[in-house]
Amino acid sequence: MTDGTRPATAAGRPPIEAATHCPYCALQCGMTLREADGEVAVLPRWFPTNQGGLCQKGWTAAELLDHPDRLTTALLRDPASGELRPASWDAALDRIVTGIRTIQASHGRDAVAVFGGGGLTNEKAYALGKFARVVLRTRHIDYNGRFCMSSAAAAGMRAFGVDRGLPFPLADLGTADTLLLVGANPAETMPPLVRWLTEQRRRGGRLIVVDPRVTATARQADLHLQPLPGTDLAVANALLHIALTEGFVDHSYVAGRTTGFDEVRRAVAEWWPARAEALSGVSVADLETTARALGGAGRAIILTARGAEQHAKGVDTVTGYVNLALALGLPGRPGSGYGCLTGQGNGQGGREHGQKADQLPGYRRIDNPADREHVATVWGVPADDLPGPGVPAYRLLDSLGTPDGPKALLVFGSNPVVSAPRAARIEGRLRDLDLLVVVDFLRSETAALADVVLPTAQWAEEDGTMTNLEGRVLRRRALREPPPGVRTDLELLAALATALEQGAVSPSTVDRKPTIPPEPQVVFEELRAASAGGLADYAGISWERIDARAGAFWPCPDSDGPDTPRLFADRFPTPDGRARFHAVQHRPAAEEVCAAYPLHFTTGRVLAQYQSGTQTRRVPALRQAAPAAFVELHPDVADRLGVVDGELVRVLSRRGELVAPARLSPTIRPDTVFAPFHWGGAARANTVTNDAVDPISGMPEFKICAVRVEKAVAT
Ligand SMILES: Nc1nc2c(c(=O)[nH]1)N[C@H]1C(S)=C(S)[C@@H](COP(=O)(O)OP(=O)(O)OC[C@H]3O[C@@H](n4cnc5c(=O)[nH]c(N)nc54)[C@H](O)[C@@H]3O)O[C@H]1N2
Ligand SMILES: Nc1nc2c(c(=O)[nH]1)N[C@H]1C(S)=C(S)[C@@H](COP(=O)(O)OP(=O)(O)OC[C@H]3O[C@@H](n4cnc5c(=O)[nH]c(N)nc54)[C@H](O)[C@@H]3O)O[C@H]1N2
Ligand code: SF4
Ligand SMILES: [Mo]
Repeated sequence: MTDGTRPATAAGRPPIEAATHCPYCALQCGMTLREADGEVAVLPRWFPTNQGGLCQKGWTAAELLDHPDRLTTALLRDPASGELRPASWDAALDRIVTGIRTIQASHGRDAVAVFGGGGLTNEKAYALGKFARVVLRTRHIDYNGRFCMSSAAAAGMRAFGVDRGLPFPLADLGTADTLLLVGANPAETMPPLVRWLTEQRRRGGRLIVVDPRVTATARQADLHLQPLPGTDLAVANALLHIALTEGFVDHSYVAGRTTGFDEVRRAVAEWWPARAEALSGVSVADLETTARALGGAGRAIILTARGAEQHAKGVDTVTGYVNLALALGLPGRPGSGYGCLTGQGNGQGGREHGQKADQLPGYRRIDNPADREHVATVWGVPADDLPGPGVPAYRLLDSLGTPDGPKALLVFGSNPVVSAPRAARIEGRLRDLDLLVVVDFLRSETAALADVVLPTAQWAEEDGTMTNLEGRVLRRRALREPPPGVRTDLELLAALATALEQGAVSPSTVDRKPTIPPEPQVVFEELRAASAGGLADYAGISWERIDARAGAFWPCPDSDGPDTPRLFADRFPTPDGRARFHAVQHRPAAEEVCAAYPLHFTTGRVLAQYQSGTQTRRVPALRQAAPAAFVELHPDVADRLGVVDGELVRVLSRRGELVAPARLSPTIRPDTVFAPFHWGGAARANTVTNDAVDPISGMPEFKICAVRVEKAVAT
């Protein structure tokens, strides 16, 4: 509860330290936690990615450990008052187990669903997938990474046969002659990464940024392309068009290492630069400069992030940039390539171990008989008992509580009431459930709707592994025990599994090992076996190996063999060893502007807040730095509305509206408005966003919809 109970601390004892990593984003900056007299301090720690740097979120991350809002007891919704009330652990467990049994008995196994998160450690992500498939035996599990990485992941699989955010170490960015960032704002989303951009320019390299706003990152660029949101694919095709006409295509690489180029060549033939200019607003001259800078570079890197990916054509847009990279012969060439900047702390690992609806550990497929057989053997269950594929996150959330949809949902590590597209509708779906269980250490907006809330441990209270944006597996180390009465996610899953399996196991299996072991290192050993031979092969990675060096890059099949910092040097992990081109064409956004909704609305992040804000909105220094939501708009738009800086405006779409102060910016495109998505309530950006999704990845179109802006209060 929120009684401010402090855990037993080491008051009076000598300081203790743990060498660990930041709990937030995928850069996973190294940090040392030091506890002295009950106070926990963050000290920066050198790691190859952050080189001792931390952003403000990292510096203040320990402030939530003893925060008065910290949940330390289970909460149960009281049927009489409708309020969440503190309850005993046994009462909470009993409510969950009885609820699940009753719902599955009357509606079938798939009536219970699980929603995970890309912030969970590898061990937890693996255990959650196993819990869904083996204990609940439901096909319905998916996670918030669907809102984050799924378009780049699908494009990577399609082209390269593998999905690892960066197929090379981050330090390669510093040596690129040309670096193209498409829809990425790392100066705010991964500040210590900027040292590689600075290094790159110090060596004489060129930085080109593609973003509709003049961001902190764009300000550092040699060239900033400022397209209309949703037109990145037209830009990519025009860049390849120019590369072809100006002779930058590496024909021997295309012939020797790829398939499918002819179709792409035909497709981009019609993307003459003036056509892309008309659509995107990026001038022909800037397109030519960009194509020449990439084509003429010895080392060139193209990176995409959410700005290009969170669209209903996100997979094709990323494919457009992958095509460009392949045509220039970049992937596998030293210091060159295509990569995507993964977002969440374990966004990479979170998508490898089985939280995805269609996936089993080791990046195996749940619809592939050989993959099912391998994992079922490790799990000690018949392959036929494993459920089939479920549905992507938005479809899952949108089906909750409907006649054919799940009646119960267990949430671990996500706050969809704030972060899901068309959030008012999803909030309604969550309210329609018979049983909503949320496991969190804070009372998020989603936890506030739950029937049962289980308190869980925080990052500094548990061991485990995370896989950073480079595919480097690293160690999270516990500094201290969780507060009394609080269990780790693994302990919760283990207890739930035991309780649900009681009476359901046949006598011959009673003596077997627990389905979900509560100890992270035991889970990791099982994960290694389950991933062996898969695309994301961790078999050769032990905690000791990670500790002995600065982590280990997957694939790493043998304990005695090397890991893989760089992929694609000789071949691609496709059946014929070649990368695959796919012809892709620009298409309009799912919702186009019109007379009633004449402006483009796009969303994103600010430095001092993280995601749905559950954590960072509670940290005083971060709240001071970024106290509230805002609507960034051009002064010309503000003039038309009669709005001055700081005045409240209403942003309306066909789904709903948000109200927040206007922030005038002469640098944003006059046809586009922007809002961060870190806040709930009246300022919730996702009340406005569109729920159109990419047909391949299921990624929602967070980055573009049509809106009207009005002054919120009449004068
Ligand atoms: N401070 C902070 N850092 C974070 C996070 C956080 O919440 N806060 N979250 C982490 C996570 S999970 C993620 S996924 C990453 C995300 O990291 P980024 O992708 O860098 O972050 P975003 O702000 O979502 O989007 C990047 C940029 O895309 C631009 N954009 C919008 N629409 C378009 C478009 O159509 N085309 C192009 N080219 N650009 C467009 C926006 O103006 C924005 O500046 O950040 C991680 N780091
Ligand atoms: N409009 C718009 N919407 C977006 C985006 C956008 O750019 N625009 N970006 C999307 C992206 S990229 C992402 S990644 C999502 C993220 O959005 P969410 O999925 O909501 O992610 P978080 O806000 O990080 O939520 C994590 C929750 O889990 C809790 N938590 C943290 N660690 C743990 C743990 O180890 N165990 C448990 N049990 N709980 C934990 C936190 O307290 C918090 O309440 O938002 C998406 N939504
Ligand atoms: S950049 Fe990311 S990992 Fe590094 S300190 Fe900031 S939030 Fe933490
Ligand atoms: Mo993300």
